Amino acid sequence: AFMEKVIQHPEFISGEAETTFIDNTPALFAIPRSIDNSTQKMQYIGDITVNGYGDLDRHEKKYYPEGQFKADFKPFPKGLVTAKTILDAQGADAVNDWLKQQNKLLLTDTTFRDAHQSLFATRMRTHDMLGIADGMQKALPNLFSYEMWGGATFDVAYRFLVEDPWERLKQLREKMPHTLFQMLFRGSNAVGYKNYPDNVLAEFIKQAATDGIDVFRIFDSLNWVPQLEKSIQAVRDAGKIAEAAICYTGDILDPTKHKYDLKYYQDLAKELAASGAHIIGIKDMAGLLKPEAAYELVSTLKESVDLPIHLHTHDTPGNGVSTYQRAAAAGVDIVDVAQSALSGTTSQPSMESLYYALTDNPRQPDLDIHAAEQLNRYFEGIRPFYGDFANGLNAPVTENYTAQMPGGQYSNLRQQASAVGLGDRWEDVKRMYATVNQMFGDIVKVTPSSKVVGDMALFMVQHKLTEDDVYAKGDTIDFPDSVVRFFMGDLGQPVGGFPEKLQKIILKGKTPLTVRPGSLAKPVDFATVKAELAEKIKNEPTKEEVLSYLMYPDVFLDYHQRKEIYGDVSTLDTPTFFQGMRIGEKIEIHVRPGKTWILTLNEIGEPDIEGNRTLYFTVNGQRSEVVINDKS
Ligand code: 3PY
Ligand code: ZN
Repeated sequence: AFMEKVIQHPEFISGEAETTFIDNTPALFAIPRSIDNSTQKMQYIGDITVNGYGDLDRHEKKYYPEGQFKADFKPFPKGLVTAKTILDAQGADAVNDWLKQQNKLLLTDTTFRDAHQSLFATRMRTHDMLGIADGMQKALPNLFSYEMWGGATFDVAYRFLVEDPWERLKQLREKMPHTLFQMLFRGSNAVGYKNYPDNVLAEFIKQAATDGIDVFRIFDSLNWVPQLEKSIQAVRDAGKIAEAAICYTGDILDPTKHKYDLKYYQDLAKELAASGAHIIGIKDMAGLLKPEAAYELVSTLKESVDLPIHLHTHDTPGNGVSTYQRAAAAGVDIVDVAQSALSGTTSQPSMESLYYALTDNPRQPDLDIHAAEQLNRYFEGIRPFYGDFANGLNAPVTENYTAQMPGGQYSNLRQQASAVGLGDRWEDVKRMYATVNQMFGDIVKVTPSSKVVGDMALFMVQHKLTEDDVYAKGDTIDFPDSVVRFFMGDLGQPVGGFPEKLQKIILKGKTPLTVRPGSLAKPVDFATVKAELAEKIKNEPTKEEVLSYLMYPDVFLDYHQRKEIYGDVSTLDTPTFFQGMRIGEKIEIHVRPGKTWILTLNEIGEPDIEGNRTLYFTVNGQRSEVVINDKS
């Protein structure tokens, strides 16, 4: 009855409900949570069917071949000692001792995080993860960890998938209790793009640890150690594993380049070890670490610090497996791989390829390759569902050794370029990206510093500006906000400092920060924020909701509003979620164990004078209809 009231409400019908409905009609929404009914689902499916998904052009739902996956894995070995059982029973230092005893190369599977972030704009839905979670753990019992949270997944879940990332974490944790869960944490930028106060970082880490994260890979987008220290400490305080990451940039094999040489990385690793890291991560976000460089770097770090080394690369230029092979020879402890169907190019190298590359090598990972190959079929089956978000890269790009663009940014920036009409100037944008990097003093480029370089490159190509133009008439140029903030020191201090001349031009007389921005930020008063949020959502928020609201106030409120309107859309299958339904199609929605709705879309009516169409469904045999405003 409640949804009847909502759906018949004039504002809802008019289609304005999407943005302003809840703000203007709060009383209607002061209701208990967990209302979920089939009308809400029809409303969502109807909207997608009529208007398409997000910015994508509306298209007829595609047909997908039947998947070739069969779930007949052996049960998880009883009593198997894993890094997870050790962490839970004995703590993080015991995991380090255990790591030191391992001779075989250990693996982190990134399929649920970086792989889809780098291949199809982070759109993998919890639905498709839960569909294989149990099988995945059975197929890969000896894995070190799953990277399945953090980076862009947090923001994208709310913004584009109408999903709660905390729920994803808790649900996967329940299905995968035996393996470490790992997240990517952007140091003082947490899972966002700006600096957050220290107490927000600490609280976020504490909650993530409570809900299931075991390993926190922490990095700073400028490799500025003062920005990592608070997070490392918070992870230690939570009893979890602090993996402090070095972001790899430049090329240690190039004798003409001195800024990021072997000594630079060696000193950085020592600093991170002294700051309390349990593991040293090498985060090669753009795939720049060539095989011999990997050998040299890992050998040097192994000699310099008494900590396990965990290597992360992207396969953008196509040499990822060779890089891991040489890193393995140098004694790297753990490497990041993805399931083959979601590997290669801007993603991680393939788990299965690496296994075969190490045949007859004493360090070949302990992997049931046939189980892994069978598991991979699941991902072959779901990848096509996300085709609309693919970055278009199907082959290695060796020019990335010059452009140095992170895997996760490649698809994003390309979309941004298309959005401002520069789709056919992609090669120019990439070249400009490299130029801007040099103008900025050759900086570490990873979220969010990579975004600053990308914004400036797009800006210059769009406005037909050369490097010389920027110096000659910079005082009349309105630079992108992110660029101004970068030169203000809002992201911290780059290696070797800012290029002074350009900094003066961009700041136009403003005085930049030279201290850690977090040291100036006032601590957040959680009780006040909680009260403010309670007022906005007309409900007592959870700790997780308060943290999400602090990270992304508008994104969170918008998510909350859509959740109230549509209920839990995570139960929809992925093609339906992104593409709606065909006329005559029948789908099943598994609402909860023992409860299924069978939904048929029978007919879509012609639009009335206001553009409203009636969609006629059958739900479990009963006729039902919803009205959708056609925005075309
Ligand atoms: C992120 O910060 O999301 C990254 O993946 C950086 O490489
Ligand atoms: Zn990455």
